[in-house]
Amino acid sequence: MVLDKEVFKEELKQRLRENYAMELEDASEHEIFYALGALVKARYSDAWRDTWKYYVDKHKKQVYYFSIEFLPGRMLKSNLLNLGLLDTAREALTDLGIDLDSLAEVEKDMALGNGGLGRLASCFMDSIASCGLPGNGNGIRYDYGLFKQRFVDGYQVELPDEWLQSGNIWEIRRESKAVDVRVGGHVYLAEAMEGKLKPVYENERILRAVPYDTGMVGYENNVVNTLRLWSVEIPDSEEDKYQSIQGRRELEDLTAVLYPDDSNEHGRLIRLTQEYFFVSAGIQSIIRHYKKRVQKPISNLSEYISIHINDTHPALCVPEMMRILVDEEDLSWEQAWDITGKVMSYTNHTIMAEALEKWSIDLMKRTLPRMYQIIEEIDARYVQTMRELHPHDLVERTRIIRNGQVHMAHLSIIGSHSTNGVAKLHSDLLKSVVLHDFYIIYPDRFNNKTNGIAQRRWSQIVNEPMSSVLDETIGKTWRKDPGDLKLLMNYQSDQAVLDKLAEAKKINKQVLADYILETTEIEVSTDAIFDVQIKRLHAYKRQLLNLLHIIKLYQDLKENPDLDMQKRVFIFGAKAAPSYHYAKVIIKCINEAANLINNDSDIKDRIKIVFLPNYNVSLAEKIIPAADVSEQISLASKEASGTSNMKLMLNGAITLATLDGANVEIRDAVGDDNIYIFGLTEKEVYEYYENQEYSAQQLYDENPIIRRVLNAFIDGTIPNIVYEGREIFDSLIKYNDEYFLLRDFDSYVKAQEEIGKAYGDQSFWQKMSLINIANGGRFSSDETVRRYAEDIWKIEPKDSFVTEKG
Ligand code: Z15
Repeated sequence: MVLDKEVFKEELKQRLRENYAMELEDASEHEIFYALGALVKARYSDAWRDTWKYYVDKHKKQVYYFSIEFLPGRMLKSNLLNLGLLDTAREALTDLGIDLDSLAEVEKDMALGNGGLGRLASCFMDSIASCGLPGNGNGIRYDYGLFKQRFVDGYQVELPDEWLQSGNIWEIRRESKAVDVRVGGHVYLAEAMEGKLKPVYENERILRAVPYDTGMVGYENNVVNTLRLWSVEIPDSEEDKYQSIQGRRELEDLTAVLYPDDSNEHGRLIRLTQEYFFVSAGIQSIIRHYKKRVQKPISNLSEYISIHINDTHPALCVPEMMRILVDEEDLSWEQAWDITGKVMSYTNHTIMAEALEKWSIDLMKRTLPRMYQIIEEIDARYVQTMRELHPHDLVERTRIIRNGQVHMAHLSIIGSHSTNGVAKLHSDLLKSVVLHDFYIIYPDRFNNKTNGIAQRRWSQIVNEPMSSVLDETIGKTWRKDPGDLKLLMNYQSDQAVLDKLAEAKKINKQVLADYILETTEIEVSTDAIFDVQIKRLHAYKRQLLNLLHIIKLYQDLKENPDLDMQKRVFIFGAKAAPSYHYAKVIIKCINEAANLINNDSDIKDRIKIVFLPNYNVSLAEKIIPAADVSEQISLASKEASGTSNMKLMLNGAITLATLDGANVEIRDAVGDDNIYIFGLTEKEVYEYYENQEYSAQQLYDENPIIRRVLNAFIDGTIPNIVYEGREIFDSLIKYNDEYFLLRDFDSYVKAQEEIGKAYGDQSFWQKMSLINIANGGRFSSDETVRRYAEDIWKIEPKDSFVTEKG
């Protein structure tokens, strides 16, 4: 989109006058931000309408990506970039004495998700639009996003995230598209016309679902798709039922808050209602659109609509689609079942047992009586069909309703035509272990789709210094086609290029160092290795292993102050679920260790620990460009994929990893010499589970270094952790170290030593870094969504985009 700088300036001033009756000179940053946002939105509103019209007129099949989390972060710069306006806007604002980057900080981070799962959904939204694919998001508009994190005395404190307080410039409320959702009460079947059985509802509550739409702007292709988020309201017809304030509250609370659990489930009533609320609203609006605009027979639905179930939270898509087809569209069960299976597809994101959703029959019956009836029927028919084909045990293990619970993963697999994992290793484990029973029954449904990242955001937008070096070195085509980053491989021995990349990294480290000083008052040297672990706090991700190594280094230095060692800054960013006690204990211990080490005059600046509070998308954007080392140290088999691993490599960090999730594919991409791999393999982990020979006590008894490190938690070495230190110690020794930290400790220490040595040889390090950047293109979510589009959703890109690409 071409827009002259002068026109841009005039438009901005005009908007300020119209919206705020103000001249630029008198406007606050907030006001300027909102005027700019309105300007940007106006720039894509025609394309938004045209995109929608094009899909309808050309009878394009569309995918709807159902996800209980979306984590877009800030959208100003990414919208500007995708509209081709980033440079114009920057220059125009500079002329007006305004810095775009500080203006962008005014935008609240849209944090309607916890971590990887929600961020992946948003990377997909960007890529689906950028690839010109007809696809939309469907989710919940939480009034409060993920809590804000502070540390008080080293403990995590949670504060509400009032992200909507000063309005959301990007969304459009579409009251005319509201739908009703029924929950609670009783349902029975009664004879209706032609002897058919129809459900009759009694004492149910009706919720009004109001959609808020946000444009998902494609990269320089005039495509704008829709992210539709639903908010609950009380319908006029029900007003008299909600006389009491408490009754109102309860209802309005439904879309108030995001559950702050990541890879962990809490089977609470309001969560189940949330799940049904956005599923029912979404499917109703899809069907309404289909009947009104697509105007094809309902039996052809699967030729025009694809619905993706992102993890099991939207699994009710299956019974809700059945309800609409059978109860409302009068299809036979068989016909409805055939359509539903063709429309639905499902992604599994974890093998952690505690994350697999199950709901008690009792709760499901009380909350969603019609859903339960339909699930019962699906289950009964499944058992009937499969009994003839498979052994009794296998059928029993895979049925949906088992031991008084509804298994949402089973429902998702049985009710869809595709189940995929999110990295090669993860998908293989699904087939061979976790979902092996289903793999026997439905071998053709299983496939892999390795995760990816929105590379424009995670390179161009967040790392301008590096991007300029890339432009100068390999030209600009990588900005559109990240595969072209490969061209950088031609410069791996070109010291001038290596120096320029190192210079860019240094600039980014200085920016982060300034931020660290400002927020934590900790001074860090940019000569040090910036060693980064940023992800949710979870036992399986093993932030504690990282801490054990830091304490070892500290003790080494205390023993031998002359020790030859690279300076290091260990940077953490992590939120713990408020109810996850052990994770909070680890946060406290890291913070107290930081206090001890950062203030020990013997250590000076040789080790620093920086735990930055409130890790979120915007903070990730500051940390990632400045990272030297990327910590991906989960116990092999536990991390389904990981996505920060991809972002960090793309920004030239060297990965220090176990062979888990997508780390395996990163190693394949960069080669063994450009990554540091340590620890048990997934096979060895499973062997331990089988032979039950793991003894943490033995490792403690036999390994003096491990002993010295663990004792620091209980002998007062680390101050102020009397209870927490004991808990950590017991988790490792008394409860036998569930995630094998002590088993992997030695090889982790060795890998860290190697890293120290490698960093000492700067051109060696720079070359590794370059090779990581050069091979980062492989993990573009553009490529990932194209694979989903071709293999699973069967949707095609917009024609103009195809011709453009040749
Ligand atoms: C979540 O963020 C992930 C899995 C889950 O089951 C839930 Cl509930 C939340 C993460 C995985 O832990 C991570 O490995 C993966 O990269 C990410 O989903 C996206 O697939």
